[in-house]
Amino acid sequence: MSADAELSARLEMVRAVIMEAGALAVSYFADLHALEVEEKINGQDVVSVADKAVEDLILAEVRRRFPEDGFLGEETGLTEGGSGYLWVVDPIDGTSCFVHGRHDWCVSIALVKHGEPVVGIIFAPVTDELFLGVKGQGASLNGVAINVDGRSGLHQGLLGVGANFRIPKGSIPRFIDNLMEAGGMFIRSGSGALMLVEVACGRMIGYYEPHINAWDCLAALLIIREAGGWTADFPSKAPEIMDGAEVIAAAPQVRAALLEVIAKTKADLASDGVPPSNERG
Ligand code: LIP
Repeated sequence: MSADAELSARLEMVRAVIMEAGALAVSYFADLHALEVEEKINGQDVVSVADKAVEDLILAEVRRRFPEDGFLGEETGLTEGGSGYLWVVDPIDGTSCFVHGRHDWCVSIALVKHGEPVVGIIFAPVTDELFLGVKGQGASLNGVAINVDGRSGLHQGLLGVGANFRIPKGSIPRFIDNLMEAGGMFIRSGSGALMLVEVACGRMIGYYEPHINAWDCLAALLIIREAGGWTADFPSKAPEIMDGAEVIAAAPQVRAALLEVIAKTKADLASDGVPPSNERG
């Protein structure tokens, strides 16, 4: 089979399975009183039966159609394969939002080939938005081509900020102080993947989170690049893919100003004696 045919077969599969995954998640979302939820790190970092069921559905379809492919899921971990392809799946990104009935959550799937992301697909069932990026072929939202914001600077646009309990204490307040001092404004929803794709379609000018996992962001980062945005390198090969990393994305005209704010934040934290973030979680 040619490389193009291999990719088309996988694209066709993932476009169908992500819609099924979204519908399954919605069936749990419609009955949140009955949802079983467990704590991971603490009450702000949770997993529900819906996350597990949605990941199982995607995993079963990958196993059925492409049994040689590897799979990295937020809930099931890493199984390496022999085909060179790896699926990186967050069944529900924004789980805390989901369990509390908020609308900012999505299903996120990246396809990585020999360590390089080649497909990113994100489905937000509540708003019925399907974001897709294919390496070298551009990015779209519900089938219509999208581009990052080409005009707004740090002073005009909204910058997404993510946080979690793995990052050093004080890093987010420092970043927000420095951002606002530079004339910027932050915005935070509970789904890193969704905030990132909002950069891809021009609703936000960039995104920063001191540490995030690969399943939360690999799909969205490819979509941003395909929409003309800039993203900092992020590990996408095993074993480093398991470590996660800092995530930075920006519209091209915002990149330098954002990097300056991040550098100032790191210098401030270092002078306060705060260690840099690099934790698994
Ligand atoms: C979470 C993201 C959140 C991000 C956290 C975490 P989960 O993922 O949605 O926006 O800031 O780092 O990764 O646990 O909801 O899949």
